[in-house]
Amino acid sequence: MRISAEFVTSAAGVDDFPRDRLAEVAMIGRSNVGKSTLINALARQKVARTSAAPGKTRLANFYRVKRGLGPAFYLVDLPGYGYARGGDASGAEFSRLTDAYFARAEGRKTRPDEFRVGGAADRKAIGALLLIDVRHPGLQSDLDAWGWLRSQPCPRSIVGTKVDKLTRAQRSRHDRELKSLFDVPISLVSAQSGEGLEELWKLIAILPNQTAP
Ligand SMILES: Nc1nc2c(ncn2[C@@H]2O[C@H](COP(=O)(O)OP(=O)(O)OP(=O)(O)O)[C@@H](O)[C@H]2O)c(=O)[nH]1
Ligand SMILES: [Mg+2]
Repeated sequence: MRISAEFVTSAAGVDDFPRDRLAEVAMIGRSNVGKSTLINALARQKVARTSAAPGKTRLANFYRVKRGLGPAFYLVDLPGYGYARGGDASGAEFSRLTDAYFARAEGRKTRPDEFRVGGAADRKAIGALLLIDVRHPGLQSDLDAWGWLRSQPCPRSIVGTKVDKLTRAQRSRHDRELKSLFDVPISLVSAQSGEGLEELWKLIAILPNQTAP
């Protein structure tokens, strides 16, 4: 199936987020978990910048993608958590940008201090994918991120990355562990071998328009 993908914008805050009605699927996860690499694997081209050193993606990067006859939408690369550059306040920075990002999700109630986000008309369909490195199930930062995502009014799912790095034995053990830790099905993928990407595409196509659980 033909896939087109292009970088649209890097956003540091609300004012920079796209204001059109295209649905969005956001990648959220620890630094170095493979968010940018997964976007490139899904797009089958190198649109996102990746790095072996964590903390590469500091802004919310929007990529407009279209697959086959499906509608165009944005894949969004959010800054990774769990990596404080030079011990600065980058953790707080991450929360502010991510919170502002999800404030645009349909179904989120406007708080009095959120008037800048606009009224309900500005809200859009946003689905969230939490990426977890399958080699390290159950890290506290991932459990916390999932807890936080569950408090957001958007549909969400979990993707286990880098499955190519596990032996068969490790794979079934880690898969079991993930299932016991999280209350939703987890898609296992490898950006390197391509495993699981077709199934993930199918999930991504419907995710933003599902009702939040
Ligand atoms: N073997 C293997 N390596 C992967 C896979 N996905 C990502 N990597 C590697 O993991 C490292 C980090 O990948 P990135 O995509 O830059 O990670 P990120 O989540 O965007 O990181 P930040 O931008 O720091 O938040 C790179 O060296 C990738 O090559 C995978 O499926 N298999
Ligand atoms: Mg990145």
